[in-house]
Amino acid sequence: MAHFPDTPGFTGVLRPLRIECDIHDLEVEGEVPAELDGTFHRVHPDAQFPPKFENDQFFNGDGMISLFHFRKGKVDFRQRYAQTDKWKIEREAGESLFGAYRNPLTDDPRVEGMIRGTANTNVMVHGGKLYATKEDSPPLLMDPLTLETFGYTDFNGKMKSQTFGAHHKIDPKSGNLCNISYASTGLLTRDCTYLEVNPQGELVLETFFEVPYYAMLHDFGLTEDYVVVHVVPIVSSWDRLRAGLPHFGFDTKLPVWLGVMPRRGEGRDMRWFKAPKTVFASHVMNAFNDGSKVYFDIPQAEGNSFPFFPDVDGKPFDPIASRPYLHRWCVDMNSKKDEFESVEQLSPMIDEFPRIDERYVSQPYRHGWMLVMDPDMPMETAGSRASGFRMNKLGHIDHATGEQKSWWAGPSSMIQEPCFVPRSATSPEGDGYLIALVDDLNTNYSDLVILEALRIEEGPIARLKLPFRMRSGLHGNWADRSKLRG
Ligand code: V55
Ligand code: FE
Repeated sequence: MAHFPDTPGFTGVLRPLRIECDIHDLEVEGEVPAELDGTFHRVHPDAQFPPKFENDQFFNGDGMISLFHFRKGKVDFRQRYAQTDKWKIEREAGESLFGAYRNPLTDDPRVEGMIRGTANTNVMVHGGKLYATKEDSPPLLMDPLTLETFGYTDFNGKMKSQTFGAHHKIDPKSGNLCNISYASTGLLTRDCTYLEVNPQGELVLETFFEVPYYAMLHDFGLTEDYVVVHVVPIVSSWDRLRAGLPHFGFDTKLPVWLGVMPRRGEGRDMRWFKAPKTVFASHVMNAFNDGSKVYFDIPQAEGNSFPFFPDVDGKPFDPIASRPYLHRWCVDMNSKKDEFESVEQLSPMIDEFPRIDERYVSQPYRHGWMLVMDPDMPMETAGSRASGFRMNKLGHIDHATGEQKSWWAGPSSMIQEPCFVPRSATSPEGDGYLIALVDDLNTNYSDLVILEALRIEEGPIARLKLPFRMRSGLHGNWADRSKLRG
C-alpha cells in the first residue's frame, strides 16, 4: 500500500505523479511550427514507492523522464521512469530500500554498495544516446525515443570518477560533451574531475582536481580556453550523515571560490580566486573568456536558496535573502592576486534556471532566458516549487543592449525551466523558439508552451496540452532529429 507522507513535499503541488504513458498526437492550441523537428526531454523526481522517511527531500525522488517528440507540426508524448539500479531492485522488492538523500547510512542492508543514483536531474542526447544524470552517480544511458533504459556506463572502464555531474554541456566547436564530477573517489571526498566525451560516446579526457572543501558542485562554466568551477559552501560531513541531518547544509563562514583551469591543462593547473563575500549561487547561464579575463554569468543570492539544506549554525532561513539575481563575475588569469576583478548585477528580476542559445556555450553571447519570480503579480492559487519560489514569468535579457523583457503566465500558473530551440542550424543567435512547461495550479493541467524566443513578451504562439499537471521538474534539453542517431 502506497502511503506517501502527508507533508508539503508529497501533497498539493508536490503530490507524486508516477505516470508512465504514451499520448499520440498531443492536443494543441495554435500551430506548432513545422521546423521544430526533434525531441525535447525533461525530468522530474517522482518517488516510485513511499520514501523510507517522512521528511524525504524533493531531490531524492526517482527520475521520471518526459519526451515531447516533434515532427511535421505534430507532437507525441511519452513518459517513463529511468530504470536505475535503485529503481529495479526496489521494483522487485515492492518498497523503498534506499534511505535518505545522499546518506547510505540510512539504507536497507540489501542494497549495500549499490549505485544510489536516481537519474533525476538532467537529460541530454549525445551520440545518439540519452544521458540521464544525477551528480552522485555515473550517467544512465537510455534510448532517446523509446526511453528504454540501457544502464549505467563507465565508458568501458575508462572513467575513473564514480560520479558524473548533471550540467553537462556540448562544446559547440568539438561537439564533445563536457562535464565535471565531484565526490569522484567516494562520498564526501574533495576529489573532482573534468571530463569530455566525444560524439562517438568515447571518454577522451578526464583530469582530477581537488576543491578547497567538499561542497555541492552542481554546475560549472566552460569557456573557449578554461573550465570554471564555483565552490559555494553547500557542505557536508560524515558527522552530519551519522547525525541523520540533511546531507547538505549552508555554511556562511566559508568563502566562495572560483576555480579556473586551462581546458587543455591538468587538474593541478587549477587556480583559485576568492569571492568578495559569501553568497549562494547554483546554475550558470554561460561563461566566456577574452584573453586572460574570464566572465561567469550566474544568478546570485545574498543568502541560502535551499530551505531544505539549512544553515549549519542554525540561522533561520531568510526567504528575501534567498532570492537570486543574475550577476557577472570576472577574474583575470594574469592577475597576481587571488581576488575577483569584479561582480556586477545584470538583472533586477528575481531569476534562476538560466538558459541560452546553446550553440554559444563557452563563447561571448548576447541572449539569455530564465525563470522569473515576480512577487508583485497576483497569485490566485497556493503552491510553489520545493524551494518556495513561485516562478510566474519567463525572462529574456539582451546582454548587448541591456534590454530585459518578460512574459507573465497568469495568476494560477507556475513555469518550469525553459529551453531554447534554434529556428534552423544556421539561424542567428536567439532566432528560434523558447519552450517551457506551464503548470496551472487551478485547472491542474500543464501545457508545453512555445514562444518566439526574441519576442517572449507576446506570449505563446502554441500550447501543447497535457491531460494532467506535470510534477515540478529540473532540467531538459532539445535534440535536433539529426542528433537522435549515434
Ligand atoms: C540539485 C538537484 C538535485 C541534486 C542536487 O540544484 C542539486 C539542484 C534533483 O537533484 O541532487
Ligand atoms: Fe540543476
